[in-house]
Amino acid sequence: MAPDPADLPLAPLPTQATAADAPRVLLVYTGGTVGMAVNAAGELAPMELQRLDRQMPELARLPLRVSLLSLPEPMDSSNVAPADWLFWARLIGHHYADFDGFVVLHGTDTMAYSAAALSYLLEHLGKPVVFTGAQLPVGASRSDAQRNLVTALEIAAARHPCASTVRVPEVGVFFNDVLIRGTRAKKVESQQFAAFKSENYPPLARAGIGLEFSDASIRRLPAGRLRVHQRLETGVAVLRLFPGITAAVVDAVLGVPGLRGCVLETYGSGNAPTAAWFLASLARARQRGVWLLNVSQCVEGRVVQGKYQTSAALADLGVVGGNDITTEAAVTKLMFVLGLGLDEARIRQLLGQDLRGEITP
Ligand code: ASN
Repeated sequence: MAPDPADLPLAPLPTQATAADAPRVLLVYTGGTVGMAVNAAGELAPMELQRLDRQMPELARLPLRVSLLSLPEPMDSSNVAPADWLFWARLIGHHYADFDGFVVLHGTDTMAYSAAALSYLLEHLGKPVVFTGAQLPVGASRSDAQRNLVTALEIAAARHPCASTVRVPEVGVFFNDVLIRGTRAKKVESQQFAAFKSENYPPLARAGIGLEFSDASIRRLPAGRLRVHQRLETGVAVLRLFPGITAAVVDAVLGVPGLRGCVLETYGSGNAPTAAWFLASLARARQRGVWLLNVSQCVEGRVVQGKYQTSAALADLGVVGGNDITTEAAVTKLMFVLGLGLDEARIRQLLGQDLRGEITP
């Protein structure tokens, strides 16, 4: 069972923040390669983050007040599940008033899913929540942890130089000098440091000698009270099409008991086979109330249902066009929208509409 956020201790890290009004950042350590070490079997495995201030002396030079909150069981992000997202959202909600920004140290493998999930769960977010991690453990001599974490903390504390308002009131992924919107991030590399790509949207900031924010790309919503959502529908699936996919495979996925929604990963601009057996399988799922969200396998471009003959039938069956959404954002959007307990018309409306900057309207 998840602990109560109030029971998890915060450890202040020694920094150079002397001013009483120095920005305060909460650093939440969930796991990932950044804190891993080789175990007895020779595998990289999650560890407690021992004395981060000793491993990263550069933290002491930051003019910020940083508190570290380590989760009791750090994990490889391949083990992250919706219950973790709900807990992290509660955690940020619990500490929201006491910090100017949040950094979540997380494994890279599912970081894009987690950033998208938190984007949906934290409605009316007015402060930065920056996910970061590393491709090499913080203790490794060539680790990218230092570079990623120091700048992520600076972004979480950043304010407009003139207006002194929050610079990035969004969930983002900061990695290898690029800040990406949480609902647009995709892991594209497992061997290089440039592990993430911003799909169908410009980066929100770039770090070079200076930190350059693309203010025009950053979402700025009318102020509202943070709402921490606590329901996600887990009866979802992803069905990726390929030439030769059989009726048995399609029926098996769409026939999963309790299935409420499925991301259909289609070709090109949202195209799929027109074979009668395929369309009949989709129709049966729709009749059982399963929501289908059409997402392209292409990493750039968008779904335009009806552009080709091979996508026209999908629209007729009530498949929702996902526009230029990523699969990561589509899966978590289905979980979020279907968890809201809304009627059919409202679900269709929300699935097709931009909620957290995940699609280009
Ligand atoms: N397997 C690791 C994780 O996602 C990969 C990483 O963090 N670079 O936890």
